[in-house]
Amino acid sequence: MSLALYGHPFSSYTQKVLIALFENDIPFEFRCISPDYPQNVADWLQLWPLRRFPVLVDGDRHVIETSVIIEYLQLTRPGPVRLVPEDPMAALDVHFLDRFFDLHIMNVVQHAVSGALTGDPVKRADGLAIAVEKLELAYA
Ligand SMILES: N[C@@H](CCC(=O)N[C@@H](CS)C(=O)NCC(=O)O)C(=O)O
Repeated sequence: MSLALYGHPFSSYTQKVLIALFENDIPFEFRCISPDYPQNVADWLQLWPLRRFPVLVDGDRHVIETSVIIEYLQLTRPGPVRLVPEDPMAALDVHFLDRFFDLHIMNVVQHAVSGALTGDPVKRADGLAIAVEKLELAYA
């Protein structure tokens, strides 16, 4: 069954899944979520009304949440590059890094991005300030 990935090239969560796909040369069709592709947007909203991307579609099945998508690719499309270590203790370290970067880096960056997307200079500055404070703590 062929895979389709709904996402956006500037989205860090989309890039997280693209890395997994590219690492093992897994064929897929990229369906860009943008006003230029209204059908993709409509399909994506049908698949996941919580309006988060990416979403992976594999035939009748759709897979949501990037960490789950990566586990799904490991199970259904294993390749030369193992995405999560087989050893459960080593896998814990990978899961920790996955959670750290999602919760404390990627989600935090969204404050700045969301503020900027409003077009409101006050919201932009507020979003940036929140992101800077949290990112400095995380990187330290
Ligand atoms: N926990 C989700 C996060 C996905 C996420 O937040 N994606 C962003 C794009 S990078 C998004 O959908 N933003 C749209 C919005 O916040 O409305 C995952 O790992 O898939």
